[in-house]
Amino acid sequence: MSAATLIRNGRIVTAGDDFRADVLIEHGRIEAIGRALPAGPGAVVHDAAGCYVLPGAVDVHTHLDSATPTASTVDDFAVGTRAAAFGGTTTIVDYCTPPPGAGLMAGLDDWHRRRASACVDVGAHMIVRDAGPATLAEMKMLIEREGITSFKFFMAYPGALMLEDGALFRALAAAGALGALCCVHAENGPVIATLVEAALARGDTAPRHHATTRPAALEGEAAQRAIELAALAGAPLYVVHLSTAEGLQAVQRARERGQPVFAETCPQYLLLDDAVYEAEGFEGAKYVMSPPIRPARHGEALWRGLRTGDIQTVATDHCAFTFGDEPHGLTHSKRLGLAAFNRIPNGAPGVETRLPLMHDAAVLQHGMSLNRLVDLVATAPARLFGMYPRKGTVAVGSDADLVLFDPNERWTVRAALHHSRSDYSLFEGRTVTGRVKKVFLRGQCIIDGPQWLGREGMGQYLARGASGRA
Ligand code: DUC
Ligand code: ZN
Ligand code: ZN
Repeated sequence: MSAATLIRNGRIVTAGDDFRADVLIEHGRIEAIGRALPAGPGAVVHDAAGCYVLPGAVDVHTHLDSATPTASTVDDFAVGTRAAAFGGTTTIVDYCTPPPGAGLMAGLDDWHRRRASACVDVGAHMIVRDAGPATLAEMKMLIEREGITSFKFFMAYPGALMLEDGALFRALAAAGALGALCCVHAENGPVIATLVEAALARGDTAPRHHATTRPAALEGEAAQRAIELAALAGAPLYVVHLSTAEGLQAVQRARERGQPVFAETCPQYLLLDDAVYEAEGFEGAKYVMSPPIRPARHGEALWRGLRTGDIQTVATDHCAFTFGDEPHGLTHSKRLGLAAFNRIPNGAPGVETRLPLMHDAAVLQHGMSLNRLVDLVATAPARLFGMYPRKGTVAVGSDADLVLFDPNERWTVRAALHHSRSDYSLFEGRTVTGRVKKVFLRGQCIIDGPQWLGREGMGQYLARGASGRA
């Protein structure tokens, strides 16, 4: 039996509360919260003076050890979840992508084999590549047997991941009838494919053309179409990685008429703008992700969406590749796309920096409350994806996933110091205030300053409850 742990003198911040108290942990759960709790014999005591005690953050958008059309992501579950933990994230929900032609269950078996090395708790969303009867039957099995209560449908990548509108509608209707949450990648794939072809024919092969061939209007159009189809299908919708004012407007209109539509954005869409593509040479490849980084007006709109509550979560879309090809090889490298932007592996690292970046930007620069920060990065994602109150809060009975966060420490983001295998950061050189000091996963201290105290394989699989409840 594990010894009790007592966290003393902290300032506990949840989505709804902010108070000073001690936290007593037993058997991996929070046993008591109160003033001057006695340690008891053998208890391990941690002093949280000067720190916030936050719920372990929940990142509901990662791609670990995942094959994409151009390359496999460079972070496996051991590395990616350790990086997550260093950033205060103790739960991830990763996208399982079954290979073309494989069933969903077969894809999940393979995903389970890969996630076995995870260092934090992991759940899965399932990517659905077709809407045939076998797939729809497997969706039901996944919900009932595996606790996979959310699915992702792509409106981009024709000929690969995209569901055309008829199939999208069938998949939405099936998921809606099963009570699952429908995650949608909202970009108009066929029009983007046409723009890409035209750009390449003109000889526009540089990384920045990844962005010019994916205009904001095509996110707005796809989001609006997904919303209309979801309304007809009776399905709750979650727009992943929302990046534009147009997409946000579509979400806002739907929510105003009472439709269950939710939205996620990511730090890169809030903190960067498309000037990143003006960098010299191939540097812009670091920012090749879908959707791309947008002109500044979109970031401003997304901040408004966070304030109004029309955007509920901030996730990372951690989909890490390297910029160079050493030591992990060309197969994980952006250099695969040196000849043309459409061959650049599509995605970027970010799982380790979300909480400190958002503390600095949302709380210190945009005047958001600490409670709202906790909601965006922990509570709302846990609730929307069927993990609350086990995850996403600090409460008696919840898993003792806790972060001691020093709100005053100033530090500078450096890829050389992060724990992803990626050799760059989107936020290189950015100085932020606020830093993760200690992290507890189910009561076990896994991060102590720069020290890693966890172990590969200690992450548990999370069979989730109903998703899509606000
Ligand atoms: N969508 C994602 O969510 N991640 C990586 C690439 C993509 O298209
Ligand atoms: Zn996507
Ligand atoms: Zn993604």
